[in-house]
Amino acid sequence: MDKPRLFMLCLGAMLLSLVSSCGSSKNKNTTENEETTQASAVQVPAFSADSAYLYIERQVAFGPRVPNTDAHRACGEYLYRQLQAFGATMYDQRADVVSYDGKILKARNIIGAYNPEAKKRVLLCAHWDSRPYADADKKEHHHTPIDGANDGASGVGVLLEIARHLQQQAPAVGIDIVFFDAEDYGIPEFYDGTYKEDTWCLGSQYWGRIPHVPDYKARFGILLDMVGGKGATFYYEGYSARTASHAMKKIWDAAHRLGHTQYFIKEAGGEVTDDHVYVNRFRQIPCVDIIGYNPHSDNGFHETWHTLGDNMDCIDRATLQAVGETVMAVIYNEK
Ligand code: AHN
Ligand code: ZN
Repeated sequence: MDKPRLFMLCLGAMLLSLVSSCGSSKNKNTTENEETTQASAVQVPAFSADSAYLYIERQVAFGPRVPNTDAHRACGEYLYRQLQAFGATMYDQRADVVSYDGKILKARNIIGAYNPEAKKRVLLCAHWDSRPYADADKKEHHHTPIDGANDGASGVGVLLEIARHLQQQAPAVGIDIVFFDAEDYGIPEFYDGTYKEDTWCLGSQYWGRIPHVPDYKARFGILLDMVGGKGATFYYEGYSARTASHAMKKIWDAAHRLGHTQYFIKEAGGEVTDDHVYVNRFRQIPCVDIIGYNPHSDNGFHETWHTLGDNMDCIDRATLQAVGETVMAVIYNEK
């Protein structure tokens, strides 16, 4: 097209838009009112389940992320660099923690802060290690480490996808993403030594006592645990319901507004000792555990829980989508 004709076309378009905007001026008040009400509904970026799935695959490809192994160290490096590449201010928290059987585990909590100056903050967390034992599987597999595609990697995958959006569009509040280590090294059923309390969640226990910044505070936290299982359901987890009911209601309401009613069930589920307990106990931050819970199974969890079946085959993008969209809606609507 030659230049003069293109110019005339543009001029025509400009005139048309001018006419149409003049024409609507008699409705100015209603238009403004509509704008005011719409202004309160922020644009939430579109969560991509494909992207989250890829981040899960990458973690699982290292092999089981059992503390003190090469796969664990390599995956820790990947997670630190990925969160850094998504523009977060990074904190690398190394910790020697002691396992139920007296081993020193070289743990690493990986933390990325968005808008670190903001006073109003929301904490998002998941554990990145995987269990050294398939102790809910057949006996011959009890000492085999698991991929932990769902138990571990799924929560981290969803949070990495959220981090990608946080870099592109900042919400009104500051966000801290914490990948806790050594959550899943808890005392196994087959152990015949003396029973010990608090053997799970060693990374979050350490962080709770010594946070990445002194006196760290957040309005509330959201923990993602086993958020990728096919046909997963999320019930009101007991400890969260007692200590973080306000945030919990906000999350389940957001999920229902988005239509994810078959995933987010507004009924009481079991109570779980998970990282959110220590976030609340040591930092007094109400923290909600969005955890795959199955009321019809013996152990209360997904059929692949602590079995060799917890691999990429049990991950469903639709579940990741429901959880990712919901968490994004909550944080982008926080004022
Ligand atoms: C216990 O089984 C004691 N707590 C569940 C926390 C957990 C394990 N989440 C994932 N793996
Ligand atoms: Zn586990």
